[in-house]
Amino acid sequence: MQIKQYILPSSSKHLINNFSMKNIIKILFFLLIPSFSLANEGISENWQLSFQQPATDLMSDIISFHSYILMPIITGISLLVLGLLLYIMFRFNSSRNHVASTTTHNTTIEILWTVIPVILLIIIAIPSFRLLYVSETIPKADITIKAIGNQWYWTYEYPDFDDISFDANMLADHELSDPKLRLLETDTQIVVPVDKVVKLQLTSADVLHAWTIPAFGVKMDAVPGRLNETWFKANKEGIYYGQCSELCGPKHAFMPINVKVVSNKEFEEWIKFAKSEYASLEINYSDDTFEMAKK
Ligand SMILES: [Cu+2]
Repeated sequence: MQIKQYILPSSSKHLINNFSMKNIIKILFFLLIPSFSLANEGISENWQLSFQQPATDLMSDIISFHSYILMPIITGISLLVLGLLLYIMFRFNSSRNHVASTTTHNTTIEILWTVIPVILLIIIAIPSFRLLYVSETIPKADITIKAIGNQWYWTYEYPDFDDISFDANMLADHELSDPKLRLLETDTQIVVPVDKVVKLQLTSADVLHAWTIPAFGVKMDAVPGRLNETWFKANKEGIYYGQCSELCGPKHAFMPINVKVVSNKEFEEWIKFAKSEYASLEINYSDDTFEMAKK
């Protein structure tokens, strides 16, 4: 019963209103040109297909891999199979081909249909393994951020800077300012400098969560009792949005992720602000405290 309150207002009406000829043409266009770049950065837009604008070199490479290797191969195979099927249906139907062939083997064709797929798989595997390697190999980090998943918000820690630590909770609809990015805005943002390697350590305080920023090409599970590591190096200033991507309970959809990429100078200013706002208090234990603890 509790869950009812979390059900979102129906968006079906909105969908139908949007289903205009313009959008259909847009979708066809996206299908034809999968790497078509979008105007918005750090966020998806209505009727979007394909990826968000990349903000890291890794994500640019992932998009190139998808658009220039995977899509042409998939499209080619689909068209070839469709063409063969149509040709067979036309050329070898019973009215045109009264006596069926009894051929069962053709060595040339058998070699071809084994070797060609193997070559295609190798063409796919080489850049794919390279991307996996790059995403898994963390370069020397300029700053480290620890993200802890909670039901249902994220806690961030900057261990390099006096243990700055803060929670990021989603903003409710009435708290949003323009542009209203529903289910995406948080009260505090992670701030990182542009062109710097950020090592991200991930864990969870309760259940599985996943930290994702699509524009960075980063997605990593936050697992209780385990520390996962990933990294990103944003090459464009801006605000980038993501959402928890592991079903983690009834408010799974309400723990978005905001990353603000700023210049080095702005980052230093933010660190000064954050130290006074979020850093841990220095506690001086007097001897009395320890004496009391002993008793
Ligand atoms: Cu979650």
